[in-house]
Amino acid sequence: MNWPNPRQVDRSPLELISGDAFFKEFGVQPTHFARAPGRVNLIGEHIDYHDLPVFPMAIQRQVYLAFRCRDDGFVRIRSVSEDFEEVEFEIGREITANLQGHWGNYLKAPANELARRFAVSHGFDGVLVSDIPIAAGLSSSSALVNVVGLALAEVNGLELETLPFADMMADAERYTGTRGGGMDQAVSIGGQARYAAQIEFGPLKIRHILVPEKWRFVIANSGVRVEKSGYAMSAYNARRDESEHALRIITKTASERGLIHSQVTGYRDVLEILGEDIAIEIAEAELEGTLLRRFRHVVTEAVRVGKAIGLMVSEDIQAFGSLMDASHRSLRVDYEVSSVELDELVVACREAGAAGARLTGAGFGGSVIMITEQEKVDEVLEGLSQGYYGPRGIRTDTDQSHFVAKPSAGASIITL
Ligand code: NG1
Repeated sequence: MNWPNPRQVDRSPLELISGDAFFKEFGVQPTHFARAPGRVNLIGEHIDYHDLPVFPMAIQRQVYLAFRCRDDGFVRIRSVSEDFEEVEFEIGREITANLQGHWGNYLKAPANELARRFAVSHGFDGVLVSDIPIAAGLSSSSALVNVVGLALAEVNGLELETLPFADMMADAERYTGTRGGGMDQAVSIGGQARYAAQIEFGPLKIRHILVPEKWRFVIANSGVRVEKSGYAMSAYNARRDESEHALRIITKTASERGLIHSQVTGYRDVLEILGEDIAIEIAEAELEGTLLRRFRHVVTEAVRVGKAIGLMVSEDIQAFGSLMDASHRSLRVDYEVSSVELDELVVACREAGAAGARLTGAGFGGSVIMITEQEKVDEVLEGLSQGYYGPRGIRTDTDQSHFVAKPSAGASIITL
């Protein structure tokens, strides 16, 4: 596989923990280690599933997997954390899912997908450890999917390039019930240290944009978990349905008016042909209420992504921060995926001195991302402790509340 040279990737103490736990569990040494990072989305929320470009980066928090090939087709995985029960299943074309929201589904998802596409006859024994805050909008789920997919590809000798593999893992994760886009899997696979990733879809492409040396992105967890089952999952899928519905109405109207060809179906083409202003003008005339708001968010957010990339290149932190603020407003008012806590946290970020802040990931809880200059980081972190965590009695002495996100390398695998 065309993976980055893992020797250049920092080795983590957590990797050693997974190796030791593997030996304790299985009585032999693992033969491989795989790792996949979580991600934080800087801007471009809820538009990847419309094949519009997004701008995330892989972070230093990772899932690590120590594993060893098995002769049969079983996968047996333990987590170092006591919170997750052991999962064992046999690889096949139709792997029976656990109940919605069960962590085992993220392990079965890549097995199910790879078995549909390739001859997958070997499973593996594995032990996992992760330091990505869970259910916090930082894609611990996609990191899990990627790391298991990587291990299965390795033990079955599948020769897969990084981007097609990321596409497969995006398809794979839909097994869990969310009709997601491909951002998380792509950046967790294709991220690069010190760079953010401009991701385009259909076909998948990544352009790496250097994060200015003095910029710092801080992640702050609201403390409200986004469980990928129940409300968050159905609300996510509903947003997708609504914005697709709005698009169908606009493309029909625009083609009746002779503004676009009747075969144009995607937001990307509509934006390219009509431009933001005309697209919104038509929407304001043809749509109302929820559908108008959903359409407006998708269109304006796509435009913000393009501007934000330019502003990172020209190192204009204030203007970049203002776009993050505008993105949050749009997610709150038009896409309605924010929450009381996320809104309060965004306000606390600005009061603590950040140049801009917004919810990151799907929303409905989870985390906020903010931007600040390097020399203000301590002040911002302290301000959040005082302004948000303290009054709510949320502990800040763990690694789960707020931390500086380091633009990090994508997944890798090593053979021992
Ligand atoms: P998170 O925050 O990891 O649930 C989800 C989707 C992304 C994207 C964002 C919103 C999955 C695996 N991830 O991310 O594709 O649509 O929401 O921008 O479904």
